[in-house]
This record gives sequence, C-alpha cells and structure tokens, in this order.
Amino acid sequence: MKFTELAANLDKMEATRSRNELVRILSDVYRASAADELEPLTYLIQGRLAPFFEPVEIGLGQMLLITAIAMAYGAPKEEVIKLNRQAGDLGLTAQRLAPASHRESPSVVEVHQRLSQIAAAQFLHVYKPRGWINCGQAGPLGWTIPAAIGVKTADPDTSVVAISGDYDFQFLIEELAVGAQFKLPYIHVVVNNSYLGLIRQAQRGFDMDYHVQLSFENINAPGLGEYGVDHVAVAEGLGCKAIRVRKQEEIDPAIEQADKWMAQYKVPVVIEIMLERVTNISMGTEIDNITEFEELAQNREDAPSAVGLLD
Ligand SMILES: Cc1ncc(C[n+]2csc(CCOP(=O)(O)OP(=O)(O)O)c2C)c(N)n1
Ligand SMILES: [Mg+2]
Repeated sequence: MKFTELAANLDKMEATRSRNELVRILSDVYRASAADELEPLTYLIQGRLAPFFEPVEIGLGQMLLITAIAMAYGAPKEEVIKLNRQAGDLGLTAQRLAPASHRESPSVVEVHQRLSQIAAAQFLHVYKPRGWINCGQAGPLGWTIPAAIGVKTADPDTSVVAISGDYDFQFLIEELAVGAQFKLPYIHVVVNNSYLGLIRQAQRGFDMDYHVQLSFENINAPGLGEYGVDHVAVAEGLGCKAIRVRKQEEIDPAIEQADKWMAQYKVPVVIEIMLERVTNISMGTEIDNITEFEELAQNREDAPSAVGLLD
C-alpha cells in the first residue's frame, strides 16, 4: 500500500464520527496490506513508530522539519516559516517548495476529470455548506442523474438542480425513469453542445478534432438541426417532463414552468439549453496560468450572485 493510500484512509477516519465506519475503514486497510506491511502500518495508524512499551517516539518538532524542508529544497528557512504560516500546513508548504518533479502527478484521465468539474464550478456561486455536491476527485460521466436522485431522496424538502453536459446526461439517461418511478422532482439542466466539449478543447493543442462530436441529423426531429439526440423526447419517454431553451431570456420562464410541473407531477424536469457547438472554457496547465477564452465578469451585473467578490 502506498503511503498516500494510507493517508487517504486516515483522512476518511478523521472525517467520520461513526465507530462502525472507523472499524470498517481500518479493516479495509488491513485487508489491502501485504503481510510485511502490517507491523509498520499498525504503528503508523497510532501515530507511532513502535509499540507503546518501547520508548521510541517520532519526536520531530516542527522547527526540525522546517529546517529539513529548507535544506531539501534549497529555500531559506525564513521562507519556509512564512509559507507555512500562510498555508497553515507544513505538508502543503513542502509540496509548494518541492520541484515540480517531486509533486504528485495526476494521470491524464484524472486531469480530464478535474477539468470537467472546474468547468461548472467556475460559474457557480454556491456558498452554503452542502449546497454544491460533486463526486470529489473523479468526474465520472453519468454520475449526475443518480446523484441528483440520491440528494433529492436524502433531502426531499430542498430544491435540487443538477447540471450536465449532453454526454454526461446520455451516459445514464435511463435513470431518469427512477426519478419518475419514485416521484422525485428536481431540475436537470443539460447544456447541449452536441460535443464532448472538454475533450475537443483538450485536443486543440494537437490540431485535431477526432471522434469527439455527437452531432447528426435526427430523422425524427428535423427541427433539431445537427444536434442529434432529441433529449426532450427521450426524457418524456422515460416519464419525465422536459423543455428546450434556445435563448438566454427563455431560461427564467423555463424554470418557472419546471417549478409548476414539479408541483403538479412530482417528476424530474429536464431543461435542455442549446449552446453554440464550439466554445472554449478557461483552461490552463497551472492554477496561475489559465487561458481565458471569453470576456471575464467585471462587475456585479455580470455575475449577480458573486456577492462581494468583484468589488
Ligand atoms: C466514465 C468517463 N469516461 C470518460 C471521461 C472523460 N471525459 C471527461 S469530460 C468528457 C466529455 C464530456 O462531454 P459533455 O458531458 O457533453 O460535456 P462538455 O465538455 O461538452 O460540456 C469525457 C469523455 C469521464 N470523465 N468519465
Ligand atoms: Mg457536450
């Protein structure tokens, strides 16, 4: 087991208050470990290096660690102290100071997944705890419908609004019927560009646009033009209500209509928003090296829900 794996499990243990859950996590850790890992593992879990009766303590004071980090990465000690004060976490400080090759390198798939979450989160201004639910590190397509259904089940009195790209939506579209079956009304906004937009954008650097578009002329829905799948028809076929929106000013009335349908029929309502086929979202290799493709919000009118952030 990699230490990062153990650390992740320790984080999970810290996050739970349930003793049963603690025991479950620990037993998973033991089951996943090789025989020769069990001894060190057992001590590390207890924050020790050896059994209690042996007078061996980790005993590394913070200052000692700071000195070691400074020496390892050739940074002045004062800088490490300052960074640590800003980050409030010596581990993070070490990560920031380490040369790029020392940092954990996410896989290509992970990078894609992270970017897909960043895309929606950039434009959302949700501040209440548990107001924005996403799938954590991973961004598996198809997650959104079951997640929204789960949230509505757990918290039936709260309005639930899900947001999906067209392909995420198609991945587990059949689950909409579960929402209809169990009478779980929520709004599902689908932003339809008839493209695997994130992947198309990531291919730009290679000058390719390969197998990432979902467009076709649907013989049953000529009004759709080149947008292919008729999401409104599919959603209705699965027992839900759905409305298609082509202009920004149609969004508010669509939400009002959705509210009425949810009250009347108690089923999920899909609001499909037709987008331009090709647009680019903010993207970059580092958080401080982002390319903006669109004009940024400059004042309150541009981003009315971002209270105070733009002043
Ligand atoms: C199960 C799964 N397969 C592949 C991916 C890689 N992936 C990330 S975003 C994406 C395309 C998403 O397209 P869409 O939902 O239409 O959103 P858009 O980028 O067009 O807004 C793919 C294939 C993934 N995240 N999950
Ligand atoms: Mg798309």
